[in-house]
Amino acid sequence: MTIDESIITKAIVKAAADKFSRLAEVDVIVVGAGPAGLTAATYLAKSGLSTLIIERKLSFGGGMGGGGMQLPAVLVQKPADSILREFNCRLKPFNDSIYIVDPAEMIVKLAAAAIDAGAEILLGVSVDDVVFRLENDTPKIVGVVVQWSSTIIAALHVDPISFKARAVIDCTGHEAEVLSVVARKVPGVNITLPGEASMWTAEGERLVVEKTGEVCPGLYVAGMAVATLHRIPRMGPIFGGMLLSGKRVAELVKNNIQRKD
Ligand code: 48F
Repeated sequence: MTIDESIITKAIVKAAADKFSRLAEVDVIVVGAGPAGLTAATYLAKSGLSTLIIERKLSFGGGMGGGGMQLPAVLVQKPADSILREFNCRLKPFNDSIYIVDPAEMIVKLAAAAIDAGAEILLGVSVDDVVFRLENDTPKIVGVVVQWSSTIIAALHVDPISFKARAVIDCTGHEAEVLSVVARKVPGVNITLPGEASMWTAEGERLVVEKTGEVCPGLYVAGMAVATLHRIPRMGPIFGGMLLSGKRVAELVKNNIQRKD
């Protein structure tokens, strides 16, 4: 059977249109498909919430792929190893509390867990801004403004579109890009971004989980963006805190959404 080229065009345009209409309004938008974002999305989708991950690059994984200084290994410590086991990722014990993980395996297993749980991922799309409302003079984040990453790179003047959600989670890593735009552009949200502190691994790992949470109504932060918001020390290529932060933000969002229903 010959395949006519026009069929390919029609099939792709139809699938994309269906996907974009379905995702125009979801329960939760996770910005960034690094370890924190993929973990958060997995637990959110598992709990039955419609979950969209928006990732700027055409690949997922964020900082996992670079290993430690591009050496192909990262570390995960207890108790976060249980999350990787749940996602079928293999761990090699290094000592009593630390495990070695292959970055390529970690990327693919975290992404597969999110997709298998029902989360959807848009690749090559950047979050450029947020959508907000005022409720009794209190600002609330109700969605994100998106643009093709390629359009941004080409510096073309093209108006973006938006996706709405009951909760938006900034999992954009060191840059904390959603928080940064909210700090600059949403009236009444008083946050500053002092940036992460220099390296102190144990303290960074502890605080990044402890400070994970809601920033203002509708907006949450997890992963390395938490360190940027609270001047928490960086930790290097050990990922337990990122996974636990992702899991924690999913629990907070789920509880808040369920309380409002
Ligand atoms: O940087 P990233 O892996 O963030 P994370 O999940 O984990 C941090 C660690 O990788 C590491 C560390 C801990 O040991 O220090 O750095 O907090 O993943 C962030 C993802 O967000 C995407 C980016 O391409 C990356 O894949 N991203 C960043 N800004 C945007 C974005 C944006 N504006 N729109 C969409 N995606």
